[in-house]
Amino acid sequence: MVSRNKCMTLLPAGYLFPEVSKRRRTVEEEYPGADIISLGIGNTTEPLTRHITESLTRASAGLGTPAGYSGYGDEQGMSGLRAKIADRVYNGSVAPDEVFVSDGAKCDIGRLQLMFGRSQTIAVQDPSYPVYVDGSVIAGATGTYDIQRQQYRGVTYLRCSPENGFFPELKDAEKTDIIYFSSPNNPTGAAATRQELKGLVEYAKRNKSIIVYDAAYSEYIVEKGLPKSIYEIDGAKDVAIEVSSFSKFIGFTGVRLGWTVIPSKLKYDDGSQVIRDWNRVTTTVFNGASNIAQQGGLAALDDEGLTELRGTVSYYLGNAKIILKGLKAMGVESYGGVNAPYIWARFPGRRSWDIFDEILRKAYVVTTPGSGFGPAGEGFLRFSAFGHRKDVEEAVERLKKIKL
Ligand code: PL4
Repeated sequence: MVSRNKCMTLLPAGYLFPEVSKRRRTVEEEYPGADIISLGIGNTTEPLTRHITESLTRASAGLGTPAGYSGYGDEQGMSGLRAKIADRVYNGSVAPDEVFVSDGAKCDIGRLQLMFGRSQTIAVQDPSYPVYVDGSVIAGATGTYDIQRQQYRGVTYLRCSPENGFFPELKDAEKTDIIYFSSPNNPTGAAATRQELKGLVEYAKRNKSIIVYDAAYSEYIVEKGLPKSIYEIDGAKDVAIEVSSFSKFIGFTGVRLGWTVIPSKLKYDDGSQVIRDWNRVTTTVFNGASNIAQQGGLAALDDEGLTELRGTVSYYLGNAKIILKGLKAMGVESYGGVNAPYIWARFPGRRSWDIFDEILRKAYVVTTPGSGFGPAGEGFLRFSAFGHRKDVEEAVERLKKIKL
């Protein structure tokens, strides 16, 4: 018999989002025909735009011709797409060969955790996207789970709450090797200021840490002066990796396309380059993103594609505005939703899963319980702005009726 990987036994029974879906299915079974609206999982709903769809169609038809067929490509991605990301997303501030195209940000986070291995200590914003902690648990980089405190003993949780403006107190934080940080943050919707990111970079430099900066929602940052990339901060290339994605930019959640930037200046303590190891990991356990998807990515970064994608982002931000306004009108203390597709709502004295169940059962609206994003999320719910406008409006009307 094969013995089970001990790390797997440290994980909670189920991953957050399948548990949300399971509870939704239970209500569907109990109340057949119930018209359930999801403001839960951050899954895009609007059709791909014309320019991007045309490029995907062309690429797919081309594969059926001798001239247009291609098999395996470079694991790092098409050189044209790497160059275009470097140029159009980073204004040439990173080099094309520092960009690695992937099948999505989540997948790259998992591969980064494989690369860093089990000996690294980690810190996360609390709350944050569960993959940072759960993936690190699988990689063996955390201690055991403390049920009382709802946290892993080997993880440093950097508390982000309304009280500290959703930016952690770094002065007294424990030194760790890896710091996961996302801006705008999922789930709080808070976008860090330039000054805050400057503090984060300085902190990482002082502690010789590496920041894994998740910019999956950076296109949702609309307020002037807020940085969209960690590389807008001086010195960040010495300490930061940036992971990003086409999922929420252009609705490629199902198509699958993302990228990771590893600056060549980023080094380990023995002086070796992180990018060399990343290249080794990528070429060993990844066979490249879909050639069709990469053509879609190229189109998305054309002038036309960029205009279209801004339209889609602004549609979801319009939904966010409706949810935020509705919750505030109900007297619910709510945050985010301005530079992010998520609204973070506080329910004092309530447990997240209880309020989640109540809303699901009384209003047939799915949300995501804040406690699933970390101990500081207890008592909060996350509302996702990904949905059709009419569903979002209907969901808000239903919430008003149940008096939150
Ligand atoms: C549900 C901060 C959503 N099954 O699509 P990817 O892999 O390029 O990006 C995933 C991702 C990366 N970084 C952040 C994210 O929030 C996400 C997607 N998060 C959510 O509702 O929180 C989708 C979740 C999916 C999952 O587990 O990722």
